[in-house]
Amino acid sequence: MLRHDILYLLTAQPDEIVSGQKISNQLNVTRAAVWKQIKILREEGFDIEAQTKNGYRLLSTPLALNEWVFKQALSTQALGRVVDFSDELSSTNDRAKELARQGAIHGLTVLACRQQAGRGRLQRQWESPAGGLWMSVVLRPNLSLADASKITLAASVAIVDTLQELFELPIGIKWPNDLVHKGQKLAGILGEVVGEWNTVQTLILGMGVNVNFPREQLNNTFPATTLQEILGFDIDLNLLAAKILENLEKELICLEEKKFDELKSKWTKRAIGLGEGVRILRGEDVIEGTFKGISIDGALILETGNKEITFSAGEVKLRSKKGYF
Ligand code: BT5
Repeated sequence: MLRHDILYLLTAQPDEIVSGQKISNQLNVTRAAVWKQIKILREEGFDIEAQTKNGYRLLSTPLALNEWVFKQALSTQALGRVVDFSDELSSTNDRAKELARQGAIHGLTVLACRQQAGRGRLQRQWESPAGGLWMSVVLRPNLSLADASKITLAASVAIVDTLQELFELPIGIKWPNDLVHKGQKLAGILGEVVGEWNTVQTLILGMGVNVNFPREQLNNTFPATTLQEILGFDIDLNLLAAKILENLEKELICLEEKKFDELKSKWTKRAIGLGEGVRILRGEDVIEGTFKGISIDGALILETGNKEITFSAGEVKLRSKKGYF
């Protein structure tokens, strides 16, 4: 694409002015055609300085989702190598499912600026205004169905590691995979199996992170926060998405190599409420005990009296006895 070729020329000499003549010669198009593309790039959010006599200089790239910027930031083998970008979707998980059924390859990533009907677990609603990271990845890993829940744990760890690396931001994980900052939810994960796992082995991994929008844009009936709120500035969604995919790919490779202990210890280090008194809510039932850790398949281990009971993620909710989560 001509636009992208122009960007390559501008980034080949960062901070330097590249002459319009040079661009038109190298790409074999008129200077007017170059100018037309520069205007489109500016509309996409690229800050490009234009000096009539001298040429163009790229000052900054957009913070909003942009395929070119995303590709530049990406350093993975498989995840995100094929991307499906949309301005608006009902749900990136639904789109990814549809593409998986049509034969999408492992790692295909769906990204949308907004979701009209973002979903949480158990058909709960996930509010998804513009400025958030709403992303789903089609995974066809070399793992068994029993490992599917480990992939969602891996996604939690990947997001937590990314926020630590990029912003030195300590994020806690509330079992099974709510990402929380000071008691307020910043991100959530939704893993869904497509078709018969035994025959197709496809998982759609949906990740939602509240990023460049104020908390007020979300309903006030639940405790939530956004990166804009925490950091005080907007960040590059492309870089965030690319880094999460990079960390996720590392975790998936570890899982395929059967190194679950490493993932479990990373997850455990960030777990909120571990070793504390907790309540498990199962429908009307409340079971109290001590949160001991997670089992090999990601289930919560609760110690009550002198016995241990495990709970899998789909069926119960975890609450602190002290009331802080
Ligand atoms: C989750 O569900 O936390 C999983 C959320 C996954 C969202 C991603 S976005 C990309 C992909 N496409 C989708 O359609 N979904 C995935 P759960 O643990 O069930 O939490 C849902 C609950 O969180 C809701 O019932 C609200 O109380 C609360 N909530 C809704 N929107 C929120 C938001 N933006 N931030 C924080 N909390 C929210």
